[in-house]
Amino acid sequence: MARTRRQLGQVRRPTVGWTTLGAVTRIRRGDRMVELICGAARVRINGAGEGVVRVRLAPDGEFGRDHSWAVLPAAPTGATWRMEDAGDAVRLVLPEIRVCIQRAPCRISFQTPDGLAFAEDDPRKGMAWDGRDFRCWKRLCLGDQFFGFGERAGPMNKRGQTLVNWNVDAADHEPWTDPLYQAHPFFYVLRDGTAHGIFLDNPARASFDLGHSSHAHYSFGADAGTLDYYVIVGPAPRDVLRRYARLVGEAPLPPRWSLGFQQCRWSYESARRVRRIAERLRRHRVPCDALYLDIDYMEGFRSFTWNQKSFPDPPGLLSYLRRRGFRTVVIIDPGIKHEAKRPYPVHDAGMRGGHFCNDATGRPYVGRVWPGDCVYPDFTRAATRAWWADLHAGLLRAGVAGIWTDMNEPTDFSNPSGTVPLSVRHAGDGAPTHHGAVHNIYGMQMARATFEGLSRHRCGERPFVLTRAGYSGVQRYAAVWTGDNASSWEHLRMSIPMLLNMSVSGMNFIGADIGGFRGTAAPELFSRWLQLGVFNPLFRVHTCGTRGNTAPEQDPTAYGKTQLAINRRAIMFRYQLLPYIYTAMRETERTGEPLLRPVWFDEPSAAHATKFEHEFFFGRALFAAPVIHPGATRRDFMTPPGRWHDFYTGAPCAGGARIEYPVKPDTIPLLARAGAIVPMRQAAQFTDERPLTELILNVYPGRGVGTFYNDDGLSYAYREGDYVAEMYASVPTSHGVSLRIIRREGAGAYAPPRYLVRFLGLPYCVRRVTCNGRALVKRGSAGALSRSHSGWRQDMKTKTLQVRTDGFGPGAPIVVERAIRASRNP
Ligand code: MIG
Repeated sequence: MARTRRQLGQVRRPTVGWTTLGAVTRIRRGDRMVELICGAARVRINGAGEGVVRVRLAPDGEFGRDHSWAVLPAAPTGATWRMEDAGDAVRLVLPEIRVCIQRAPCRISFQTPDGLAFAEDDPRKGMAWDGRDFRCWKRLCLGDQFFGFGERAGPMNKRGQTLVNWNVDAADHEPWTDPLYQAHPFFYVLRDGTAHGIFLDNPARASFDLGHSSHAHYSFGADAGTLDYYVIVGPAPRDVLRRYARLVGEAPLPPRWSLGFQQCRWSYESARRVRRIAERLRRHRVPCDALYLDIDYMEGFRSFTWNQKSFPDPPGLLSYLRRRGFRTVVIIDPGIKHEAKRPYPVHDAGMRGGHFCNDATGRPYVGRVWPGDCVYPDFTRAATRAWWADLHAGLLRAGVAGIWTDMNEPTDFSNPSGTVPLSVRHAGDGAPTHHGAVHNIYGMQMARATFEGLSRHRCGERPFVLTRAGYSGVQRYAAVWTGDNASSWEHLRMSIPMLLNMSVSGMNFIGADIGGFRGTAAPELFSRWLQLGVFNPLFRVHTCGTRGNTAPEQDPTAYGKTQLAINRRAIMFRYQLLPYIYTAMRETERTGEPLLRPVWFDEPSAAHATKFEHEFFFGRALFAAPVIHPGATRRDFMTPPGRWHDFYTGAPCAGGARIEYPVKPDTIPLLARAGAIVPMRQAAQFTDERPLTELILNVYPGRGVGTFYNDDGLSYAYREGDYVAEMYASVPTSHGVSLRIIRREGAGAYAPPRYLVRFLGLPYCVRRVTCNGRALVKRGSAGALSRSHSGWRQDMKTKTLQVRTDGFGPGAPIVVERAIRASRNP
């Protein structure tokens, strides 16, 4: 694995030869667009949806084709505005944002409706070009902080750093490595608790200097293509993300099984070994929904083939696994073995169809990946994407449930840069170009073709695709994992800010290799990482078997009995939380708001908001502070603003306070927001083992609301109304507390037949519980309650009240009456 690699993380410094935009000589006003003519150069400005303005620069006045790989064709374009001309400056006024144009020299800045300036061009530099590169310099304020930028190692706030966008196979990455596998030229600037976003839509090598070379300005630019950027107004970070997601697309609701636990290794290299891990997990009652086949299932690393010897009967194996509740995901690499001697249908058909990228001389470019000499499909060509999509039909027929796309930066071992030469040709969907100009979308377009293949050949099912490389908008097609990390506490910790920045960059379905990829995990590290993984939207263990695949097993059963119980417990907890997680994923599809949320994202003006690097909100209701150090007996952390309760006991804890949370080896420190209503269910061995018979609602003290969303978990029928969504409200009164369903949407088929409501942290004794006005039976013991379909019981030690009923529904509330009326409100 250890390959030396040329330092890719260089920002090209502004050199001689930069031409800075001069004075506006004329303003051409279109209906929804304004063009600034500055000598030979032109700048186009238009609204691009609510609160979004697009700016484009054409140094020579020619804008060329207007095409984006990220921005959705259906994204809102244009908006009418009022233009205010004040002589030396012009203002374009839109409802949510204003554009201020200084005429001489041409400098652009933005304002909120109440006059707060942001994204101001640096007065000296502004926009500039040097024939190939271009850059835009913006003013930097003392307190400005930077977040987003997709997948990044290192601290969450990128102030003071330089970052590069260039997808690389970052096999040996460490906390200081930049760039990594993904390139998302989208970021937030947080200034005095107010956020705005910038999206530089350019898939060539881009770079960002975030106050590294100056305290007065920051800059962004790329070395090919055009300066084409969007400014997105806040004021809240979530406004920025919602608006950005409307441009480039929200992550769709994945199939429910893909939110279960997933077990992977490079490699379970034979059918025998795959069966062994499947049996081991089931024997030890470890819930699991997916097993992965890494490159060794193929014949000589040829994509879309099976090794006849080690996998003699793929449909047999896959149906065996499916009967035991496992879906199978297989890896596919883009590099196609280039061989003359032996027929290989994918290669031969690809050659005939002109599907591979040519070199500068017009012959297919031959690089090197696992199979040896390889040619590379041109995913920037619609016909090639369609061809690639169809190649998946055979795998799906064999019973494959999902596709894992790897090495799609793309990796090329034959080239010192690690990827194909910049001169390699691409069709560019109608605008032929060189690799350097489209490098960062190669992986995303492979994921797109894969997604389309699964859509087409697994009719009506939501595809599951997992990709390593990507660009803005990749979330439309695939989940993303963070590549080859290492089995160390440092890498465990590093994954948190990394995933948080990915999450606010629009990628919602994300995860790190749990346990670490390189090296071997000690039992404690593995278990703690699994506990952190409960909060990785993609919950997948993966490891590198090293040479000969001889490294020890890395799975929940591999570390002895004590550890097994701890690991099983963590995974079961994930399954208990699945209704909450699934509901949040549906929410992301509708709004763009993610499951993993840094504290600054929801509380941008709170003190220390940006200091939470290893604690985060998990959905709106929960706050997680995973254990990140070995030998921990407590987890010290700061609580976020607001009122909070311990998730498990309901004990109150103040917001904005330091707390020491005692931990045992199986403790997962977790808080719930006051008033939170968290939908849960009993754990199962896999997500569709049993239909939902009882929904558990954890209700925390205080007034609040919660939602539960449910559907068939697999198809798109929910888009035609085949789903249920319930909204709950809990209202504490001086008499007790009431819980109601304030809205139910959709068909009843997915509504819970019964509810188990757990009122945690009630500060009083309960006298009576009614549902729909009728008193429920008080049960004498936990056992008695669990055996009956209705009734209630309060645990006097924890004061937790459990209410079980099938009568709860819209207009049929649960009312809890307290025994003694206290003089003070609860
Ligand atoms: O060059 O397929 O990141 O998850 O197990 C290594 C083998 C190729 C890199 C991926 C890793 C995968 C491995 N791949």
